Amino acid sequence: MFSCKESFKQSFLKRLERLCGKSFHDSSKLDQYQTLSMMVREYISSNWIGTNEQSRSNQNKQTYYLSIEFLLGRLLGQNLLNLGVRGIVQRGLGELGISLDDIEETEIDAGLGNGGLGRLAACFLDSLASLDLPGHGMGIRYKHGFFEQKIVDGHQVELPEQWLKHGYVWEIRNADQAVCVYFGGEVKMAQEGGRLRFWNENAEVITAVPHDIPVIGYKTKTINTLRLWNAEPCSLQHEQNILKYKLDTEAVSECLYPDDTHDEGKVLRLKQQYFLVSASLQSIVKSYKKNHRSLYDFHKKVSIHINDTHPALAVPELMRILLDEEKMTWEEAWYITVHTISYTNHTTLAEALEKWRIDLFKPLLPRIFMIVEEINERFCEWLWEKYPGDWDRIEKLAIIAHGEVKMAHLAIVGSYSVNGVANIHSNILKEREMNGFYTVFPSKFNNKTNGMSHRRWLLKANPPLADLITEAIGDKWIKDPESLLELQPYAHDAAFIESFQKIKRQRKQILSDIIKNSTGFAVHPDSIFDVQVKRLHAYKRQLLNVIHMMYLYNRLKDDSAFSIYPQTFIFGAKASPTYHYAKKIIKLIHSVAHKVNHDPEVRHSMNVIFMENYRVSSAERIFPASDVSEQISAASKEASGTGNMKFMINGALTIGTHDGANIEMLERVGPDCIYTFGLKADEVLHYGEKGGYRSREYYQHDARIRQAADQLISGFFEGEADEFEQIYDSLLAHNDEYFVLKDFASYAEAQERIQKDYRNKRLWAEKAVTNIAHAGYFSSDRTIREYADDIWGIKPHPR
Ligand code: 26Q
Repeated sequence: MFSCKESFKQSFLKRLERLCGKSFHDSSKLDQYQTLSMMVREYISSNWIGTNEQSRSNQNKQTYYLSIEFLLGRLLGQNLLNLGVRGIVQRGLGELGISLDDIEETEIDAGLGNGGLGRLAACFLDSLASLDLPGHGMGIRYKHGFFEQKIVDGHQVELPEQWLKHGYVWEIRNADQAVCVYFGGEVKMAQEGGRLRFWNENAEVITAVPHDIPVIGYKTKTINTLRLWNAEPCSLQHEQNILKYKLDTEAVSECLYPDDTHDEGKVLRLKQQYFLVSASLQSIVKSYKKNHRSLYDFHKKVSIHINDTHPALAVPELMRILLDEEKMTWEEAWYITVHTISYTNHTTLAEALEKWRIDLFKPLLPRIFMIVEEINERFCEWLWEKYPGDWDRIEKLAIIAHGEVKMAHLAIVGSYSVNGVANIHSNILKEREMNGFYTVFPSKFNNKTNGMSHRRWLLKANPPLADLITEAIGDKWIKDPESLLELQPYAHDAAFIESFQKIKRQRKQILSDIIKNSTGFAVHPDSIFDVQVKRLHAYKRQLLNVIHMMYLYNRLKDDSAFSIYPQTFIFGAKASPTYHYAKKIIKLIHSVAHKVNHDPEVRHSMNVIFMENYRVSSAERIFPASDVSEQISAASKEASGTGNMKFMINGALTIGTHDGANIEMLERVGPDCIYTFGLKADEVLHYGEKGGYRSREYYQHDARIRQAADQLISGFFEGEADEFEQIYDSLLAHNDEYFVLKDFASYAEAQERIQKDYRNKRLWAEKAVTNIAHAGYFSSDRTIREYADDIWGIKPHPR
């Protein structure tokens, strides 16, 4: 049906009528989107079946990537590209008078994630399939993804997200493969055949129904699976209060939790975690048992990866299955568990390390709690033997302590591999945050620097740039991203540079049109597009950017000799609903935007734009249109960052701190092609531990800081007298936890370098092309190959 334009048109029209019961002329964009997507599903079905059959019959080792989040975004466009049929479809639809771009715009983003961690999982799926690796995702089919952001009078308002409102064409409900997940009740035990048998009575039972989404690799026959679990009632006949049971059950997969480390752990969140883990492990074990008589070699054929600690209950759950259902001894079960599970840490922020209070944990998961207790006791005994008398060490490393279960400790003890997501982050884990564990398990620790799918973030998001690159060096970079290095000589090729500049200008025009349509404000595409898009968090320091904009505004107003190359500051960010400080920063950005954009003396030199509801699909419009990428976290706080890489591959230059993967970007492009500034990680960590920083001194000695800080509380922003007091206090009364004031001068100086360099268009473009040439390393293909080789032990199986 996709072999040529004519047969495509015929199939499309026929299916549209059958599927929608309408003629083409009466059909809506949504009808057309659903028809086309169904055609893709049908087209790949035999390869999907084939991939599954191949793994069954060849008994290849399989990896399952357990993640509480998968931030997929839209699938139609990427799937058409990966299948190599986008051109045919585009031309065929064109002849019918419809635009493929418009149809793709109809798809609602699958936004089942908060940000970096969830999007990383989605990029990993693309790379696994594209590299013919047997790796599958398992997650939760939240009815509502991450909230939709509206801005009302400069304030963030959250609306429930509704991605399923038209149904979801990419999923297949496999009700026949549903499993039961048990909560609460009492654990019973009895002697049986010389061993203790455990079972649960009076538990609440929830059915987990898998919804499978095909993961289509780039120009390969491999189709992997993303399995998302939906929570549904079991059989209703035993329940007293049927309606309540139905609602309680469905609540488990109702909503994605926002990343809110300020919030107390909620029992429903723990329920979600166990729901994901128990359903996934049962299904993995079931499918393994179809081909194997016993589970003694399980770890040789299955690897289970946990994306942060959210699925860390995989450790006790696998133990439960092996002990209680497979009747193994503790030692047998433990050996298999620790050789099956591997774990990635995504943060060193102390407040983000997951802990669950025992009084919450134990009643919800009584048998799992018993197993965690046993793991903890055996681990502590082992420590005692290794370090007799060292109570301090045991207290620090114990899995259960002070009335809480520490999920990171459980994940480290119960796995064979622990990795961080950038070199600096992995080193901080080893030398600081997890040093106690590194001392006892040095060989478990390793680094896997993050990556992004260059096929989504360049090939799909920026087709003209992708075409230009292919014209220059051929198309092998699509399968082999590190061959982008061959672009380096083109940094000095006048024709190439000119084409690059033209494309960047076009993409800035497109984004300007989007901004005009959504905000009513016209920005100039010839200004520097300086962009900070990411979750709103104090450590990411959107505030540093804001204080700098306020300084520029003040200087433009006060100093008639001062001028700048026009610069448009673009923001996109969602704040967690209960993170009040972050919401104030959003309000502040809007207040500054209002001042700047309406001031006739300033608005031709600078503009400030906040893009509402930042998400995967808007990111695809933003990265290609960016000149400057803001990666300005307080050093040591951003584990890796992945947006930094998406900007880089689209030829934006980074202004960034010595943090996360920025450091590895600098190592590749050299100091002339990236604008680094600010404190180093060891300095930040040293101040954090030893003190010695006094933010007030920077306020007193730097008039630029003083003026901007005072404006936060002086009524400078009309009608909002005490709106920004909390921000002012964070900088001065609370001694500026993230060193915004300390790094200000260095940041302003880096911005001045940008101002100077941007005027030399040719040189700027050369630097941009150098960035693109070195971005191949940051493809998730490289990351996934490293995981496959060093951690999972899986091999490509092309069909
Ligand atoms: C925890 C408890 C309760 C509710 C939610 C959460 C929760 C949810 C999501 C905690 C954290 C997250 C997400 C974290 C995250 O995205 N971390 C980012 O991971 C990226 C991929 O490795 C890194 O590039 C970023 O540096 C890191 O911040």
